[in-house]
Amino acid sequence: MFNTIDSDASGSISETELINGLREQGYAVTPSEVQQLMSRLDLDKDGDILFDEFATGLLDWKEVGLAMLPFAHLCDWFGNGNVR
Ligand SMILES: [Ca+2]
Ligand SMILES: [Ca+2]
Repeated sequence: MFNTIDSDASGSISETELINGLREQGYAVTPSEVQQLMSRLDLDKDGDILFDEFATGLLDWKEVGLAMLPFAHLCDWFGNGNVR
């Protein structure tokens, strides 16, 4: 999965690559959601996610995915113009 997201094979994942990678995985993420993910995965805050950082974050990946589900529903609701 790391190699899939690291589209330029630089050995690290930039914010842009993360956005594109998540969208290819079917996550309709907003920039602010990606920034939350970056801050969570980019442990040394240098703006790129190295493989070690990704592997560490991957342990929480399922939790992150579940945490993002409410955001997805909110986006759908607001997109439909329905506030529940
Ligand atoms: Ca890269
Ligand atoms: Ca980093």
